[in-house]
Amino acid sequence: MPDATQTRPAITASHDVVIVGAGFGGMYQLHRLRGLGLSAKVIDAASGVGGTWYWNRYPGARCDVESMQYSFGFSEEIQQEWKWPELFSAQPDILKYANFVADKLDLRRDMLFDTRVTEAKFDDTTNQWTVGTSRGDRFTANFLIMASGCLSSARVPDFKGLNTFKGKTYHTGAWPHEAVDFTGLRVGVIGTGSSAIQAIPVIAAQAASVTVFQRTPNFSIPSRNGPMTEEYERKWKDDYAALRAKARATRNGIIAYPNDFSALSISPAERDAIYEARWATGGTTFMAAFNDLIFDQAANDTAAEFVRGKIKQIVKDPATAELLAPTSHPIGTKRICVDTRYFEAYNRPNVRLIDVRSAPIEELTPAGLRTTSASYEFDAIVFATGFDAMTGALTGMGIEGSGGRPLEAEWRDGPRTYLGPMTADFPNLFMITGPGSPSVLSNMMVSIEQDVNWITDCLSWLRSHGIARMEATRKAQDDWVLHGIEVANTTLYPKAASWYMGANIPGKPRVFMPYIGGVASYHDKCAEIAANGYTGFQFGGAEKVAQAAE
Ligand code: FAD
Ligand code: N01
Repeated sequence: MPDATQTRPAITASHDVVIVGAGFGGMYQLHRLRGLGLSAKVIDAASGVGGTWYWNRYPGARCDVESMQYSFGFSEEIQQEWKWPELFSAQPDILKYANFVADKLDLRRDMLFDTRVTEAKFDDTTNQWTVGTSRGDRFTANFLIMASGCLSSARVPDFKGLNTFKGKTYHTGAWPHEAVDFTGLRVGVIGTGSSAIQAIPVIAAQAASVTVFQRTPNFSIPSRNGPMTEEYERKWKDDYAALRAKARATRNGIIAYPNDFSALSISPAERDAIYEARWATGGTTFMAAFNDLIFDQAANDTAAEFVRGKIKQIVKDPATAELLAPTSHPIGTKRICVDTRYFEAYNRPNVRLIDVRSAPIEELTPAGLRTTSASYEFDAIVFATGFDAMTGALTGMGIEGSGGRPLEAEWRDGPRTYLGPMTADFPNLFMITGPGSPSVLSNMMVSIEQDVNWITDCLSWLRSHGIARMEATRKAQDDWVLHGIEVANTTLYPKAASWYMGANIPGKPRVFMPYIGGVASYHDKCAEIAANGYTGFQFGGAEKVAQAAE
């Protein structure tokens, strides 16, 4: 396999479509475009397929949507043949799965790895995109599809003295390929999001000591992960098509067996019994215990209090337990975490928790780091500090639309799209799980399949109507953005300083980026727009424009 350190001649080529990203989105998109007979090239900075699962190799990395659901549903052959080893499979198995799908569909022959897209410019005269890469390649394409990921732009905070630290540093989202051995080492972990919560118990089992720097405690539910049983696998595989359809008909693309009544409609004892049962089952479906947990503060408080109580039961040191119990945001309004013995890790003698809300990290030093109140020494520091989510990969790619408009400038006040897949003045540019779509609020496999299917149908329609150029109208986009804000404001989500709101990046506009109206209603809306001749879009560049726009 080539790698970025090897030279190769620059490529100049023309395709119907260029796809950026060889994660699950780019893989499925390529497969669908081949079905239309279009020529497509997938470009990825990674050395192989898998996207998220190629990059996030940190100890403990695994999915938090059950593997039987967090997998492709478009191919009966693939879903029957593949066997998941665990209920929530680990990163190496998910990466194996991505490679299995790539083999099965013979995807790699149209993929270019170890190559970063560094610019993409739209030409208003030819209605084509020109894509430039880190290898000096130059591709032209009628359509450009971004499968560049919502959580692919790993971010290390701009700490003073960042490069002065003499030990090893790691980011969970760009983990080395070779095994990292923490045996006997003093390790600092910065962050307590999903990645840290998965990594800390595993690192703690190996390292001499683990010091966790927490700015905001998070709610986490035990996964109750375990080996996949023959019986459970059969239950899914015998009825896969119907179960996938059932997932698509839900709010989050996950079968969560929701209770359709309020947390406040029953007695405290009945409510706690339901929370206990959900806690015992484990996983994100905890939030489906009642139908108003994300809408009603008083209802949400009951769930939050229940989880805080659990944390205080598990963690033996009362001061540490207090620090770990989240109070700054309603439960579920930051991505709820799913763990394997995370809170239990704080009962180990080699794990300690430092609150960097009250005493922030000031700088990294040659020996470790310094907060406003103390200095710490480490052999290794793990940045579990997250991503420039949803927009980082897109705005960092040098995309210029109609009239040379930079996407970065257009989205300075926050991303604006019509439905998620398109943004005004960027013709023929599509985004899979783009801002303004359910994307990160859902089982991403469901949303990826939905978006790819919609984009593919759209390209097929454009071809059959002889249309060379399509873009969202400003009016439709403004209406959609407003609708997105209105729906978000019916929930508690905007109350949290989350990465959904861009709050983890200093200076990033605070806008709720995904669409919270739900996967099923979003699907219906997109289908209706397509069935009506793609209302809210405008077309150009071919004889049949007027006809299509009617
Ligand atoms: P990605 O997998 O992010 O792939 C994008 C690809 O684009 C990357 O390989 C990247 O290298 C490439 N790329 C980006 N910019 C460029 C560029 N300029 N040039 C070239 N290549 C570029 N979702 C769930 O629904 N359930 C889960 O359980 C779950 N677990 C997760 C666990 C972790 C640790 C993380 C980080 C995310 C998780 N997610 C989960 C979200 C996950 O990102 C999606 O489920 C899914 O894998 C995204 O697929 P994708 O193809 O859209 O993007
Ligand atoms: O990133 P995060 P992540 N000083 O942004 C802290 C998916 N995922 O990689 O909350 C000190 O959630 C930051 O603190 P605060 C999932 O969608 C899924 O963990 O901003 N601390 C926070 O604690 C998830 O939501 C799984 O105050 C700083 C942490 O770093 C998403 O990916 C597993 C800091 C970042 O948490 C991102 O998760 C992993 C600073 N300057 C990921 N800057 C599954 O389980 C940041 N932090 C499936």
